[in-house]
Amino acid sequence: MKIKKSPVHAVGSKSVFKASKMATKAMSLPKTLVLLRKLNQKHGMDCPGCAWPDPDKRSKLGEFCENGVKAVAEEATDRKIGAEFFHKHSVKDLLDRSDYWLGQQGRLQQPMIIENGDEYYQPISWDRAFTLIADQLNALPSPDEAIFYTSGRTSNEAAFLYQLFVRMFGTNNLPDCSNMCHESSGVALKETLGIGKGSVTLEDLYKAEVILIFGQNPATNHPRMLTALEKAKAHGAKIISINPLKEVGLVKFKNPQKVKGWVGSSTNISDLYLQVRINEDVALLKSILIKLFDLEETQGGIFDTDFIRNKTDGFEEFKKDLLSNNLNDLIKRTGLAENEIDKAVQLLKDKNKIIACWAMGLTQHVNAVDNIREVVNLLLLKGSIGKPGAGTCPVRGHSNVQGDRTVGISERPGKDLLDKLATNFGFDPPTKHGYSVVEAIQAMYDNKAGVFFAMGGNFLSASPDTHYTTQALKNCTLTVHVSTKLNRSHLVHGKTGIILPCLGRTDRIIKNGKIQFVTVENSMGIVHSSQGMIQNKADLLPEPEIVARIAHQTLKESKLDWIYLTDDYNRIRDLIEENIPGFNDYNSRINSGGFELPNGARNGVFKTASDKAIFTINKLPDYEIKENEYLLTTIRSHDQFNTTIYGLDDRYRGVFDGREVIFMNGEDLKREKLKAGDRVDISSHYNDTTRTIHSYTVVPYDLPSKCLAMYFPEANVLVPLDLHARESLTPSSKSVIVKISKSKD
Ligand SMILES: Nc1nc2c(c(=O)[nH]1)N[C@H]1C(S)=C(S)[C@@H](COP(=O)(O)OP(=O)(O)OC[C@H]3O[C@@H](n4cnc5c(=O)[nH]c(N)nc54)[C@H](O)[C@@H]3O)O[C@H]1N2
Ligand SMILES: Nc1nc2c(c(=O)[nH]1)N[C@H]1C(S)=C(S)[C@@H](COP(=O)(O)OP(=O)(O)OC[C@H]3O[C@@H](n4cnc5c(=O)[nH]c(N)nc54)[C@H](O)[C@@H]3O)O[C@H]1N2
Ligand code: SF4
Ligand SMILES: [Mo]
Repeated sequence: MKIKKSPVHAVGSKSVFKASKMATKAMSLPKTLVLLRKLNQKHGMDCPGCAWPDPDKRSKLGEFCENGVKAVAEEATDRKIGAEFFHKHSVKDLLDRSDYWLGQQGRLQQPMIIENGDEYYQPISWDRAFTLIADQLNALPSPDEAIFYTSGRTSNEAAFLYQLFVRMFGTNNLPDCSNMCHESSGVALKETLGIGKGSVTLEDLYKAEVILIFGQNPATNHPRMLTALEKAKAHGAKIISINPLKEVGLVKFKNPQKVKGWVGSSTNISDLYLQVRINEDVALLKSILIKLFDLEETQGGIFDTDFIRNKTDGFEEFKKDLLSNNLNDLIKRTGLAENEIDKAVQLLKDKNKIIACWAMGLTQHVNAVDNIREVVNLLLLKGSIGKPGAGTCPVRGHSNVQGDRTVGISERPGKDLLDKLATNFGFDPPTKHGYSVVEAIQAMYDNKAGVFFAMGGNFLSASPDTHYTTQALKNCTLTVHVSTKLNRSHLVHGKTGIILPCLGRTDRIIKNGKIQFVTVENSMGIVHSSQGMIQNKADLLPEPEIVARIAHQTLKESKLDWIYLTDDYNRIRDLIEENIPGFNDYNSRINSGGFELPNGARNGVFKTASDKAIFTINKLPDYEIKENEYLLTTIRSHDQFNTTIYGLDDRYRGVFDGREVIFMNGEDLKREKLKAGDRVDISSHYNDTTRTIHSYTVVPYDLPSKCLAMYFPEANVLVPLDLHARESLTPSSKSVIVKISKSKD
């Protein structure tokens, strides 16, 4: 492994070079060109990477980023793993391989099964697999003993059919990756603004005066956001980044879609960079708010008093609570100097077109919902919501995670959805809440659930508490994964384990000789089509068809003709139109280029109980970090998509050819008598259980004292299952108290 200095800017020509190298290593040149020409173009193929929206005017140089190309190459790779591969490698052998190695082996080719204590996966026919799954589901004492997970790449069409099947089967056990991701945003925004999604569009970013970026690393995770930020800056926006780690991409950016980005200078992204301590965002926000209240008192005109009076509830209680805090104590918690906070106050005080962007740095803490509600408090004081250039921007992860939720994937469905399904399909949908991810793991561990079915994703590696989750999955009688690529979840199976290989975003779907497209919703609520380009000759099925055939086989009494529906995806979209608000004229509007879903908060309409936006009183984290303890956050490297490892470099952070690292502040290193390259063991201790991982290489990094960072998913072993956000149950994978000690080897 090599540790180098971080580069001075992100992206630029190097990223184009890296992307081309990665693509041509995995695929032939003609295939690469076919795919990239259509990537993110109108009526083209939606990027299987993140959920960042496409601009109206698409760049002629290609509307994608380095990591989009990696996502495409990972899926459309020419490498294949069929029966022979599984004959050669036992599950035990595969378990010893790294996630990177597993992913590199290629695309799954045919359905596989492992049962009766076998050590090897064997081929199984689709028909037999569907019969077996249906039989096992129908043999359960209660439908609530089955769990149906969804990851966020699933299309609207597949997701709608899936939730319909699961509810007809009789349960709301529909946990999804969102539970581990932006659930905290959904909970906080629904409560305060009446909609669990962000309010801004790309156009708003270009009109904003100030953009706050909390807990997000766009150069890696939403690279085209940097292009939007560059444009926002050209239009006069000031950018404040709030992040414990100095992330290169938030400092300087070279746009590869402009000649200047290849040969010229870079754009400074952040006007102010606040390296707050891990999980002290509430303390920082409260400090800023108290200072703004001070200015409002002394000079006036800081807050939008009309907006507060006419459009909000709870102001007086909020103000009383806020001002009861001791400002100096708050500032001390943040780890920042007071003059840095004053700079933020100066940038914000006279502005009312403010956008707050955030991602996992805010959502994955015990007090995650408080974090986001406190962000909303700031926007409400400034009247910065429901008007151009202002509002909320939770930046979503998976390319259709937002769409899956919109069309009904939820363990806590609203009454409106259930009533619609009851009326339109003539059955009694279950009303009892289902399990979220954390609750599902607990239920399997406690033998309260016996069948685990995953529509995509890598449940084991993505979930917290890896060893505990391993046991939970092993307790099942049946585990089924609909997947494109081999991953660790396939290797930790129930008594019977099945892999159902599916077509992905890059593959062409043809039904009865007609090409089908699917639809997705991006992070800003725009729905559009996606059509794959590759004619995949392996024995794969599209996700909607897998759902339909399992439903057909399981629900013998169902009057719905599931197979007819998947013969033409327009029919599925017609059903979505009938059942989900905002999809009127779905097929015709999709054909004419896509549409924006209704969004109350975007227009200043707040669908809360009082029809007003709500000020809230939010808690500071209430743990104490002792002398010999640290707070650990878990992050993504530049060469991964969640649990899919594209490569072993994290070039913006100067780490090459290795992932088993721990980022540490220089002062802490000195105090611990450690130096760069030393190896340490890391342990977390919660509720009488100690979890430890061994031999991670120390990398000095620019982050605050007492804060540590490691890569996910390796660090998930350290995240206790019961350490999760209070209201949203999102695992607290961005703040885990740990101890470190020098490794003995
Ligand atoms: N290439 C690539 N793209 C991706 C993904 C990927 O893995 N690879 N994953 C996709 C998914 S599903 C998601 S959800 C998104 C994730 O996108 P991000 O949220 O950007 O991903 P993380 O690496 O988890 O980064 C979180 C950021 O929060 C900061 N942070 C950590 N703790 C704190 C804290 O306490 N406070 C503050 N203010 N900041 C903190 C970290 O330093 C880091 O910069 O990206 C999506 N896009
Ligand atoms: N410690 C820690 N843990 C975390 C996080 C963190 O920041 N820190 N982040 C959390 C977040 S934000 C998320 S979203 C979750 C991610 O959790 P998941 O969504 O469960 O995980 P992924 O790694 O995205 O899933 C990758 C797998 O999806 C399958 N796949 C890919 N494309 C398709 C497709 O088109 N169809 C189907 N059926 N399968 C497909 C492939 O087989 C691949 O192996 O992880 C969470 N876990
Ligand atoms: S920003 Fe996200 S959606 Fe756009 S090309 Fe990159 S990975 Fe794909
Ligand atoms: Mo995510």
